[in-house]
Order: sequence, then structure tokens, then C-alpha cells
Amino acid sequence: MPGSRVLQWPADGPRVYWLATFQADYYHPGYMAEPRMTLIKAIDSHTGGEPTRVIIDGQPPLKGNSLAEQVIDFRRHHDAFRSTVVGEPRAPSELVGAILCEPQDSTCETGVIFFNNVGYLGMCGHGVIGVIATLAHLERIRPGTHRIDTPVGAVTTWLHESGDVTIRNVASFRHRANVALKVKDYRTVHGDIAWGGNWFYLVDDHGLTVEPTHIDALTRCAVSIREALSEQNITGTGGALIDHIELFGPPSAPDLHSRNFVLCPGGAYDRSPCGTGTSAKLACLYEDGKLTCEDIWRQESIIGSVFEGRIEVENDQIFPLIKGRAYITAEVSLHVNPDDPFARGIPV
Ligand code: PYC
Repeated sequence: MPGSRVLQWPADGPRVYWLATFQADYYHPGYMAEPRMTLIKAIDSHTGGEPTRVIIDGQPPLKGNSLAEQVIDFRRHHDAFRSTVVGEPRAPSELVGAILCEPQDSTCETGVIFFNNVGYLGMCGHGVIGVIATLAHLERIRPGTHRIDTPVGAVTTWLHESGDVTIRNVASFRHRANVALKVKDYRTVHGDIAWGGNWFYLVDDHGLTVEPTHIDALTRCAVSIREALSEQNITGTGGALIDHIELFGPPSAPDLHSRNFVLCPGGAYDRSPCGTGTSAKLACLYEDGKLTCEDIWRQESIIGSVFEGRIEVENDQIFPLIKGRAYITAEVSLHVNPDDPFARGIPV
């Protein structure tokens, strides 16, 4: 549906398009090297408590025919933009940034690349909900179906009249079940390795209480688990790094099914139930015969926010559907001052 794209990219990239909306004497596109104050504009939102910052002005033009190639260009040539937007001192460590870019899949209205304080994400469930809420806030989309391309595949979203957003995620699967892991200074735990748009190790038998008062202990445990996975060379398919750890416990209310604590790659925990983590969980439940296509799974986060999940199975592939809601929290102008020694973030 090319005619219905929310963004029409000019041949020379998005910057020229956006320049028209700026005071040209203040804004300068060379944020990397120029000795002038530059501005980056963004819309902030949160989805179940987890923040997303969608860049709407001032992003670098990315080269590449695919989203994956654009990520490579981003990482190689514009990583300072990432740390400027989501690094300290401008951002809390849990913030996920998003730039809109040329989609590879022509059925999509835009592509999106997600990034955080240490790098780039394949997919981000709470982030897609944030992007849809942001595009609605900007009046670029209306309630209905919208396809979004990501580096790991296209996802379908529905913006409901209520403001809720449902995502039909990329196909998710369990790679290995019940993998024993000896964790240093801790116990042996068992977990499933699953893909939900990012790689997860999902653990029930961690022995901790999954409640907000135990966040420090949960973080320490999840960090040790991630280190143990890396040291013992336990990976996703093709040697992929497992960079998200998901610990489960009982929910706080009878109408919910489970509560999780998710450690993200940069060391922050996900305030939301984690869209890709819930997708990985749904795939494991289905593989275990504990979830059918008729069931709804209500996944609670460590702070008490909830995503509603279910699955569709097509050609033996599991497609998780995740429903949540994002709220706009701010319209921000990030000032990048060449005199500021931490203008491009504090290195982590
Ligand atoms: O919602 O998929 C998610 C996510 C990944 C990292 C933080 N949130």
C-alpha cells in the first residue's frame, strides 16, 4: 500500500524533508562534527512503564537496501547519534530509542530501528506500541491496520479506537527446552532458549521472589545468568548472543497468568512485560501444550503493568499477538552543544 505510507521519503533521505520544518539558522545537520548547536526532536512515550523515544527530526540518513543494512550503517557511522539520544545524561538506562526509516517490505508504512544504551535491538514490542501511539499523536495514522518493518521482519499492528495497540509479532519459537545452567556463586537453573524478535533465556526455578521490592536481587541473578550463558557458550541459533534474561513468578492477581522480570542488554530491567519476551514465553507455552490459539495469556511485569497475549499458528509457525497501550509523555528537543564534553552521551 505505497499510497498510504505515513512517511514519504525524498530521494536524498529524510533530513531534507524535515529541514523544511526547522529554523535553518539554528539547526545544522552535521551534529557529528560541526561546531554549532544542533537539535534533535523526539516524542517520548511509555508502554506499561517502559519508555520509548521516537526521533521525528534530526536523524542521520542511513544507507542500505534492507533494514539490516541500515542497522550496519547506523552502527558503523552514526553510533554517536544513538548514544546522544539514549545515553546518559539525557536518558534513563531503560529508554529505547527508535528511528523511522525506509521499509524494505513494500507493504509496510515505515521501517523502524530500535536502539538502547548499549546497541541495537532486533524488535521491540513495547517500542512498536510506542511508535504507533507516536504516529497517532502526530496525526500521521488513524485507527486501523498498519504494517511496520523491523530488522528481523515485518510486523502487523492494529491501532484500536480505544488507543490500545495490538502487534502481530514476527514468528517466534523455542530453540532449546530446559537447558541446565550452573551460575557462579548461585545455583543451577534451568531455562528455555527462545526467540521472540530478540533472544531470551526464560527461567522459573531461580528461587527469587518476583516482586518490585526484590528488583536488586533479580537484577544480580539475571546478570549472573547472562554471564554464565556467555561463558558456557550457550547461544541462540547460529551462535546468536542471548542478551535478554526473563525470570518468572506468580502474578499479583487471579485474572493474570504470570509475572516477569526482564533484564535488557544494557543492564536495565524492562518496566513493561516485554513484548518480545512475552512472545518468547507464548512460543514456549505452545510448545509445552499449555497454550492453544483460543487462549489469552495475561503477562504482568515486575511493576504490575500487563500485556495481553495470544497466538496464531500458520504453516507450523507461531505468531504471537501482543496487546498493550502507550501514553505520550513529552515532546522533546535534545540540544547537542559542541562545548558539552558529554554532548554525545557518557560512554558505558
Ligand atoms: O518490549 O520487546 C520489548 C522490549 C525489548 C527490550 C525492551 N522492551
